[in-house]
Amino acid sequence: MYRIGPIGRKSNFHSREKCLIGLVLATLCFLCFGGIFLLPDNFGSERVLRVYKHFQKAGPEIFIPAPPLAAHAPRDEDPHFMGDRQRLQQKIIAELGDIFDEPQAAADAVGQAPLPAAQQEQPMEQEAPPEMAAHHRVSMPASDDTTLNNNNNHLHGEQQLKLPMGMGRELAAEHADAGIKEKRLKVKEMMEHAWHNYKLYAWGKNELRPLSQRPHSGSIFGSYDLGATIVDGLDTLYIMGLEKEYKEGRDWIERRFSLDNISAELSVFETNIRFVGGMLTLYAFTGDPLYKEKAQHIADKLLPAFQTPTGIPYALVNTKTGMAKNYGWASGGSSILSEFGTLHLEFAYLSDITGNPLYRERVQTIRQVLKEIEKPKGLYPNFLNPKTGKWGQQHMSLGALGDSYYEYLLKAWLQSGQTDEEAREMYDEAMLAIMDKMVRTSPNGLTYVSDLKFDRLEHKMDHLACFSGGLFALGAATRQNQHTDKYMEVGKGITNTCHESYIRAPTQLGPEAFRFSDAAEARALRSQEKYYILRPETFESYFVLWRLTHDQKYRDWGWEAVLALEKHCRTPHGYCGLRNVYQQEPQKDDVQQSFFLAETLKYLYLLFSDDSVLPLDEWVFNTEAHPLPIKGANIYYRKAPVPLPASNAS
Ligand code: DMJ
Repeated sequence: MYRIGPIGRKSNFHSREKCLIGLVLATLCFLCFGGIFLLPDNFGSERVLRVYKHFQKAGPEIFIPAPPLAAHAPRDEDPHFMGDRQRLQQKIIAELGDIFDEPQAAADAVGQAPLPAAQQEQPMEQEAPPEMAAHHRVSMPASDDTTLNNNNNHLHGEQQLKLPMGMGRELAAEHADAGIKEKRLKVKEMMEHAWHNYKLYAWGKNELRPLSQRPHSGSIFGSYDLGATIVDGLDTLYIMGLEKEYKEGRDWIERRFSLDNISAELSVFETNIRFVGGMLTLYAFTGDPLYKEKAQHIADKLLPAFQTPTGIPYALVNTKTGMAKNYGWASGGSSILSEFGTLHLEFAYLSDITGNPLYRERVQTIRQVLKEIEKPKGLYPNFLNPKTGKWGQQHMSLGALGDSYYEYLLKAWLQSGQTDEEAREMYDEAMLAIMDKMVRTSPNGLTYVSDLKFDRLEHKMDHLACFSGGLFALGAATRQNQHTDKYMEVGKGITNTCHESYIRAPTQLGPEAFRFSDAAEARALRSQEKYYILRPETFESYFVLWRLTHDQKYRDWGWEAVLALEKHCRTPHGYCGLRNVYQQEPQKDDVQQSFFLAETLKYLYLLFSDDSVLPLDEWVFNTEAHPLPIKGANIYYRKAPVPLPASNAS
């Protein structure tokens, strides 16, 4: 009998012969490939990760390309059976879970659907207390571009379009700039790249080293793994509508973030602006009480630092013992102006949402000391001794050691709904003195704000001081008086100078500090000031100036920066700073700073967003770019209800 064989020829074999040939072939196959099935089960996490990376590189199709299973295949008995796609995926997830500490994060890393409820520790929906459930829907700030958020990865904003500060040209500007959406989405993609690599290589640690693909932690985090990038970057994910990533971060905070039972020596300032500030913003956005509790928990750990004769806090505090101290290098045991002067927004808001006046009292005490103390020529030196209440060295700066104190004066007034007049007065007095004594114009017309040391201008400006372009402009836009025009002129001038410091470098990224002399303008001259560590201040000013003026150049400058960051700072595994911005091919520094996610990418994203996204008359940004609501102007202020007097409560 003849049958049609597989290639259409007539076959001359009888069935007994066919069986024999089949048996011989099967034996040969087993001898050749059987070893694969005998490999040890326990590959080890690193190996699994390598396999996963290989799959990831090759694309989703190559991930376990199993043929359909025969009905009789021994699926449940043979753990090495390569056709069992689900089983192998679960195995990889389990091993990745060791790396991520999170089964769901591991599942997401291999692109798998959410784990069955039984495998999740506590699904967010179930554990969310009613307060969150009630607010979660209404609290999303304007979200982004649902069209491009294709895998269910978007949030639905319900915020009404509201034009800020009487400016009504945004929509026209949006139409005029056809590419604006692509630019915004590019920044969003940068955020995804930064976050996913942090998640892959440093999840739960403070920061990522993109070159060596391992975690990094600076001393400001007290040598403990506090998930700084998660807490700092989470509100940016939220604003960008990256819901899946946001939920992973929220879940980690709920399950892992605690300062209890650790003995970390934390920077009061850094912990406040990044961790307390980050939690407060998330609370404002979502109403999720988790964030309020965490913010209070962190702030409580900082409180022992305020136990000084003057109430001016120390710089460092131990989370276990409460022992606090100052840096040895800071002018004879002094506290630092930019540190103890940058607590007001967070502590005042914390009092309002918890109903506990203690936090506000602490920062009011600092305010009173600074208000009453005599200021040399109206200026604030960078150092103050917390025991004696006397100034240390006479160094003044709108950059390192001084910067955000001035920022918080204006912003405390804004945050209060412009009722904290004391803060606005102190801001105006300080900025007028600075304009008089420290702001200068170079021979070629560049406006800069110089450091002042013992009455001598250094003609040097820190990158950190580049935020002040936006600060001067915001001061001008929020109060009309005899100084308004000057403030705005200086704000624009400083922003322009910071842009010059960028475009005078071959990388188009600005140095850590730059000088003005006969030899050069807006250029770093010393090797130790030529680096760029992904700082945000220049982009912060572009953003504020854009919102206030709608001058297209600020968006153009922001886009130049995006291209430069992509060209020089992006690596396959995240973003790095540069060691020397004046080299054509600069060396990278192998640190993805948490403020890159918190600030740099947020400001760039907002620069290319509509004004109705976090309007400046409803939100005020803390110095780490965590937006806080403005009292009386923003429904998300979420002030704690005032308890009824005992007699009325029944
Ligand atoms: C941030 O942590 C904050 O902006 C702070 O005020 C000073 N600088 C860094 C980023 O450069």
